[in-house]
Amino acid sequence: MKSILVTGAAGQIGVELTQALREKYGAGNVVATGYNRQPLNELKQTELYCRLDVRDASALNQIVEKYHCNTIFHLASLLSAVAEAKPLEAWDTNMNGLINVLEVARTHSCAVFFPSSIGAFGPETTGLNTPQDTIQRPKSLYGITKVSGELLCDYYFHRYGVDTRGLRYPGLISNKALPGGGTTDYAVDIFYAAVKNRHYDCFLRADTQLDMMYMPDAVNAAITLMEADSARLKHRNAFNITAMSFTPEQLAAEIQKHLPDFKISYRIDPVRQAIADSWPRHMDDSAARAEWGWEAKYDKATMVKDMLEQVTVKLN
Ligand code: AKB
Repeated sequence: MKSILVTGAAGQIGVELTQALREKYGAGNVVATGYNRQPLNELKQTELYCRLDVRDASALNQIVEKYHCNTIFHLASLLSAVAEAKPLEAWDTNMNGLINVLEVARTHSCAVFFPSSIGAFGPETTGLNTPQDTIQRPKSLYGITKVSGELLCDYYFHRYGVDTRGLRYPGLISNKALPGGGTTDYAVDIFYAAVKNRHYDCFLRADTQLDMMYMPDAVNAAITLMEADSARLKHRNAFNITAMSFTPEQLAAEIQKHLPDFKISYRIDPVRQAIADSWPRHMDDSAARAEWGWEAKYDKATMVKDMLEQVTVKLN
């Protein structure tokens, strides 16, 4: 029987992953925790929501002991743009949070899911069909914490046998909780602006191509990886996964198929543009497909249609 702890449960991935985990394993078996953000009502429905600063090892330990947790989905982290603005805080939260999770996992025999990112790559990496195993020299602080996180998770697996597993997520598009300060946030913001004002001022250049994924696929990937037969996993930390790859211009053109009067303009943020320019345009995710059966359900067209429907309902 799984008893799950989710950190960062009020965040962009956390809200939807927690709901999916509660549907799959039972609401009483999934403890949601968060720190900075107010949790959505759905998360507070049961008493299983706790405020937790992942940097507080003793508080984390108490929750794992109290609820007899055996699996941790560790999502709490500062995203790329915020991390550039607050590098020390990002290092503290992303690295000390992770080592606290790995330590509690080691002492209480928990499995750990850790989300890495396209941010774990840098400008020296091949940007098209980025291989699973390749050079990783990210230039953003966020990326440095992601590579270090991948290595630390590997270390805890090889040294202590902790069942660590991870994914390199591309930009994630969702409509429940907003992303909190990432470089790929434009691909979420654009839908709210399109539905509300029929206009979006994009902070990345028109031709900035990046890997992307719709949240239902991202949630499904995390759960499927954690359920996968451990003997088949050669690349535990972390697997490249992707679902689609597009530029702001191409995304706007897809939105215009539904909202013909929608217009996009560009006001470039140099910090986020530099980060985006250093990330892969399209990763090779064949290792994930071979080792645990990864397959995305949504492409650009089906994601855009669903996002516009969901955001329209939300804003009305
Ligand atoms: C970000 O933009 O920081 C994240 C990511 C791709 O890791 N969405």
